[in-house]
Amino acid sequence: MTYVERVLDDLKKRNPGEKEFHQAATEILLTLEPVINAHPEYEKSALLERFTEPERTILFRVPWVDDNGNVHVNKGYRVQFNSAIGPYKGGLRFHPSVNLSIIKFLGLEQILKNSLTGLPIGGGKGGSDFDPKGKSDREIMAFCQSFMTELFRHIGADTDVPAGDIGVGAREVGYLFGQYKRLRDEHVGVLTGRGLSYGGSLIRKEATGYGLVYITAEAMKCRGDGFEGKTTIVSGSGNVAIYACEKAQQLGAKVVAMYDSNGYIYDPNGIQIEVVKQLKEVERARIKEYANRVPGSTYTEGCKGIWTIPCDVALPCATQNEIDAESAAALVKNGVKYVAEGANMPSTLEAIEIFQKSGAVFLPAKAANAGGVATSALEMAQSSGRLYWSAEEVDAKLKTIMINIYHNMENAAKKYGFEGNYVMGANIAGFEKVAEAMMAHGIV
Ligand code: NDP
Ligand code: 2IT
Repeated sequence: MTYVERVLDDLKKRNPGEKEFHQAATEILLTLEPVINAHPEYEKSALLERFTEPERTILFRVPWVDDNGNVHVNKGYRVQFNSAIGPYKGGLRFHPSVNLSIIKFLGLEQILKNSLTGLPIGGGKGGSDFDPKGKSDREIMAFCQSFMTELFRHIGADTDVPAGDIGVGAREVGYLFGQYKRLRDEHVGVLTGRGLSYGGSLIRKEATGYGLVYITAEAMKCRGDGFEGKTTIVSGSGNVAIYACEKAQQLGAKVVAMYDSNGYIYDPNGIQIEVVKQLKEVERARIKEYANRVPGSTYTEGCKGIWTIPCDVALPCATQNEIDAESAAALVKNGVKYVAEGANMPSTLEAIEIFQKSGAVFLPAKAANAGGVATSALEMAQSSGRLYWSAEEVDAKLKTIMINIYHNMENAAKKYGFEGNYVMGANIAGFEKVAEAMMAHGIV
């Protein structure tokens, strides 16, 4: 057994049942073999054992009262995974499926993603099994205030800076920030994705989706290709999906389908993104309603069918494991040329293998969706400097960061003889910097 295989084996035994964490660790560790072989000192200092064990795991109770006076108790999580290159940084997810395995897979991914941005941010992730769907604004506020009443003692602008993820957007960040400020009496950049009136950054809302399209456009450009005229599928209809769709359309793509967790819409004339924004950002309605408002579009119950629609470009932007082997095979059969992951770990290990064997360009999440956290780091820089950059400035920096990520992962894959394998390239490029910092810090 190699060192990498032994660490992976131990990780599975010592973290039983954490299937998403096992999946992310498998994908990452197996690709690091060439780097580990080149650095025997890593094994001596148990670098991988330390890299895969969170520095700190915080679990807490979140009690709150609904509009009818009933008391509810949810689980709260913050996994402070790795602070070698900067303060812990990563989103909070509010979704009924949240458990420790999911938060740990997200946290592990986040370490390498944040490293890839080239900015000084470590990796963390948190959240709750709270379900925001159907809750009133007052119930959301009550939950956020209770969540922060425990979390505030563990975070700080130079310690750990949370942000949004599934189920956590501008509204939730506002309530969380308000409670932090009240408890600490400090107006500091302790959360990113803040509103523009209280320290947020222009373009942060758009950043993950725009960044996804910028890096995909760079991959296309390097092949003498572009988005113009490309039939594109964007799954999800949340923050990442909406702005991926918007930017892809600005570059000339024809986005024909999107979904939420109930079903998908197909619009052969091209999705009208303003209608989706109205439904999702303003009304908090279901995507089904799109078909009632836009003639010529259709709604189909269930999500999986979206991947059987022929497309040139697939941008999965909803959640983990939304593309399994069967869906990947359908996409490949229909001639998909580019798959870029906006969501975290949207493709199963089997799906990734199918994409890579097909010859399609596959851009893995930790590179492709890094624009969100990169712009969060730009928000942190603006907060520290007590200044604001224009939308044009932030957007230009975001674009440069995404182009750099593309070439860094391309070069890392090449350096070890795996040209075009961006899973290896992203993992290796992200890991090298973190490993160097961890080695410099000694056994901590
Ligand atoms: P949102 O909550 O804004 O949107 C999530 C979207 O995905 C919704 O349309 C939701 O549908 C759908 N979805 C969630 N769970 C499922 C499911 N089990 N099956 C089908 N559809 C589902 O979240 P974001 O857009 O912020 O996040 C989307 C993905 O992008 C996540 O994987 C997140 O980790 C990742 N990401 C987010 C970043 C950010 O800056 N926000 C940065 C980098 C990555 P419904 O409303 O019906 O639940
Ligand atoms: O998965 C992610 O990178 C995010 N949800 C964004 C994290 C952040 O701190 O902006």
